[in-house]
Amino acid sequence: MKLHIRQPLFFLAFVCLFLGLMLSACPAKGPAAPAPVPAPIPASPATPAPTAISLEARNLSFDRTSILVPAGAAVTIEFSNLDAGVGHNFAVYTDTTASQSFFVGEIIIGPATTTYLFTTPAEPGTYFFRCDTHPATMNGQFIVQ
Ligand SMILES: [Cu+2]
Repeated sequence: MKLHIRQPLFFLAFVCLFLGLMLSACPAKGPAAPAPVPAPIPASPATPAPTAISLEARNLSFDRTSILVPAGAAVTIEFSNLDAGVGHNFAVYTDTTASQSFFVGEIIIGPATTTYLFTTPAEPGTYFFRCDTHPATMNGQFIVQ
């Protein structure tokens, strides 16, 4: 009985030892594979972080009447609507007629916040921003320079 148990164990130990020796004694054929080199992180093109502008809507008015931004730049409007149950948004038009929109943000019902991301006009000038639900009272100059 003892032999029957020991022999398989001995055989197994031998096989393990043999395989171990084979693996350690035999170097891989050919030149050793080079260690994987992590891909270089590409130098990030000069992408500046978007210009962040905070804008608040409270008591049916914006907290600012003019917004100054660089031309052709990514901007974020961090918009807070503090009017409970009232929908406001932020939209940019080419002029006060608001006939041609440049960016129209989604209307959010307060109290809520959202971030609008867009690229400002490439052409410097004085544009017009407003809240589309209260255009007569919530508006201002969107100055691109
Ligand atoms: Cu509004």
